[in-house]
Amino acid sequence: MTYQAPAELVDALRGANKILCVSHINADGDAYGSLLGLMWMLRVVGKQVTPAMPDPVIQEFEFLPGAGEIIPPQAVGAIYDLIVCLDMSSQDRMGAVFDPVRHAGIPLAVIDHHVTNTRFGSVNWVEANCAATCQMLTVLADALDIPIDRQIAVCLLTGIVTDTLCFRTSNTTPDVLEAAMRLQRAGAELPAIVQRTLNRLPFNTLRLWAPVLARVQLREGVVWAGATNAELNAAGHEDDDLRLNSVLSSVNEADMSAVFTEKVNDNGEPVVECSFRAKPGFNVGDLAFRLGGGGHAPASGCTVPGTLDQVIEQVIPMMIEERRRQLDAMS
Ligand SMILES: [Mn+2]
Repeated sequence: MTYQAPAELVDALRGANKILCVSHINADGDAYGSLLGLMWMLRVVGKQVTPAMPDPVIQEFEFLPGAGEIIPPQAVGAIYDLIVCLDMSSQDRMGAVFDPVRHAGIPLAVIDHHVTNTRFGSVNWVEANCAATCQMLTVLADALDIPIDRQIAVCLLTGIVTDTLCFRTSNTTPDVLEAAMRLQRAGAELPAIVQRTLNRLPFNTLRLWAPVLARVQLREGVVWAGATNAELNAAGHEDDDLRLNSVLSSVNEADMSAVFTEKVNDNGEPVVECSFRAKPGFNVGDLAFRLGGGGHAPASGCTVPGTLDQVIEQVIPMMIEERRRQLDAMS
């Protein structure tokens, strides 16, 4: 299958000079990779590009070329010709970067691969069959006649590697491999990117697994585990990812898995970040969407108000019900 960037998007990018690029809260490799990859691409054709993120840059992605240029919400200006929203399924995922009053009237261009995308932009390019937003940007580079240099390639390959868990997800099509091959030929080093992103586990995170895995549960093909905010703080946890998703999603007896991380929001109230995975043939995308989040059939997430216990009590029965429904539909 060949993908094509819509003409309205290409025109919007060509016609703009001062461009704000933004990606989502709780950013991952595809968020950083697409943000910085597009920045370098548009600079090749002389655009004035500012990259912004709602949260501080996490250490894991500081190696990406241009990461030091990412500005926080309070440094974002008011006057841009275009705001490009990357890897973002809904407008609220821009966090405080986007101010509906200050930024009123500025067109939004959405480039995303989430099937749950709400198409909130003035121009929307959503390719739910693409494995990463970074994969879409290789297509956009051609539409804009931008040669992919090493900097661009490193950013884009990082997004593809992280979103496909190194070419292991069910959406790793020949197109994904072709895009990756092209980026590697352009100078991106696959082993170095894998080493810096997927193959890393802080010792504090490993230690946190002990109490968390002691409470792991399996019921009707659903496996789950979660960490309280107190446990996260006590462990001196350096990022917010428990890195347990791939462990739980490999459990033979489970078709769906969930990892819960309890946090405290800006109002001092407990909220729980939920991260879901489904085995091929199962879908956790709809569940996350109903809980106010988003994602894809094999992987999705949401943030639910409440303590760890409250949220598990609310979400797990929904998940079990969802799996039953999907099993029924299969038979
Ligand atoms: Mn993505």
